[in-house]
Amino acid sequence: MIFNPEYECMEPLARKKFQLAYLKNLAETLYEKVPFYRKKMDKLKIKAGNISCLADIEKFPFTTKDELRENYPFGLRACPKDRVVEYHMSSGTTGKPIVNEYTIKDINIWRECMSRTLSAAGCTNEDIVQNCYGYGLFTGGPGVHYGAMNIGAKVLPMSSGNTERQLMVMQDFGATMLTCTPSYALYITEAAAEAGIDLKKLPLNKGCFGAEPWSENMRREIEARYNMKAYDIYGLTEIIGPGVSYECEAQDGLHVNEDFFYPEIIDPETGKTLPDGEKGELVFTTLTREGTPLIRYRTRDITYLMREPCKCGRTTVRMHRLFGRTDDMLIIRGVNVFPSQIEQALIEIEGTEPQYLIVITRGESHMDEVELQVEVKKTYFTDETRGLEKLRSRIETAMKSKLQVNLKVKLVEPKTIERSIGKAKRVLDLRKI
Ligand code: DLL
Repeated sequence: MIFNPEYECMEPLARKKFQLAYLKNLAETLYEKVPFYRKKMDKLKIKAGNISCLADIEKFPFTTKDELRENYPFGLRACPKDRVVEYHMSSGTTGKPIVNEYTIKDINIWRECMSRTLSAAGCTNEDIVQNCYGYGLFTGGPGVHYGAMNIGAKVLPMSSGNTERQLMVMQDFGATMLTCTPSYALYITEAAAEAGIDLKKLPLNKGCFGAEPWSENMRREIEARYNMKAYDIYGLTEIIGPGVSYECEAQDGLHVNEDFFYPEIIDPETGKTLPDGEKGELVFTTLTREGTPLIRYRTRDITYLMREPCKCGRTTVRMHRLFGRTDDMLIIRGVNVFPSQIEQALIEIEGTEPQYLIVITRGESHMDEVELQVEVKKTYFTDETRGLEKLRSRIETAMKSKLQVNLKVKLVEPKTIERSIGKAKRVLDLRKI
């Protein structure tokens, strides 16, 4: 189902006109309202009036995650404070997290994007959507909620976790659509099998899965175990949350909501714009945002753009499902984690050496398991074991509070972790996705 044919199937040239007008407007707003951007533009002698075609966007410098962090919490706001109605936040690296501020207009944009996304997966006002993305500062839960309600579907705002209860509700309410991370979708199937529930017999027939990397293999597994159609959905907190792009029934790339978010692909090394079809780093400009609009934001996600017509009739540019990232960000159970965050937390704990290894696996349960191996000062190993146990639990607690992820800590003797002569290898990712 196409939620908004007027925009989703618009003649590409007509869309370009819109995008250009929005871009000019955005450049003016950023110059007038956000001192951070004004300084940047002045330094490079760029004026909003210099934009005469979409390619002129290349005159603008990129915006990076570090810059967002440096402006925490409200340094990039482009509207009066009293117009902000909602905040979201994503985990940062060692420093501050990243904040996105939304006005009512921004929420409406998000609602529209998520309505298109869920409709493309077949959601209608007859559906009961079991939404197991986290609610809170994470964008997953609220994003799906806004879109599903707008379509007129019934939402079960479950949030993540408590799988027994998820299964009970799924059966008793007759959920027809599931939204969660792909790994949690598979985890639910394991719990269902243990409880003797045959998911294939339930009315669930479709789902939108994203927020973490997944593969065609995982898609096939999910589709088979639930007897449903599984769609990929992409987004990031900095831009709006989920709904930046979405799959249609053709499942041949994700349609970008490009009337709101203008995509570019760049060479991550040189910053040069790459032609369609070439793999590189995805960059987004939020054309119509009011709260925290961004120009040329480097997502660090790797993909390429496709402009050939799609069988579904939508004319928006598509992005290939993600190939990976250009940085070392890990996504563990849907939570973004940087190895440097772990390092920072360890430095603050007396008794540890600055040597560690993060081992990530995805076992039978399909949930990510993380073992953090940490070298401990020699004296701890000559001490009684109670000292070691205390230290282990202190590290686990610190990690949980810093990262919002449970890690299993294994303390090892000094010089156990393999040293490398080049860049230290901190992560052993054994997940077969
Ligand atoms: O994960 C927003 C979201 C919620 C997307 C629910 C889809 C569904 P962040 O926590 O800011 O936002 O993480 C954004 O997650 O830059 C990607 O690296 C990764 N990511 C998101 N969707 C996908 C996907 C949400 N479909 C970061 N496939 C992004 C692979 C994804 N990676």
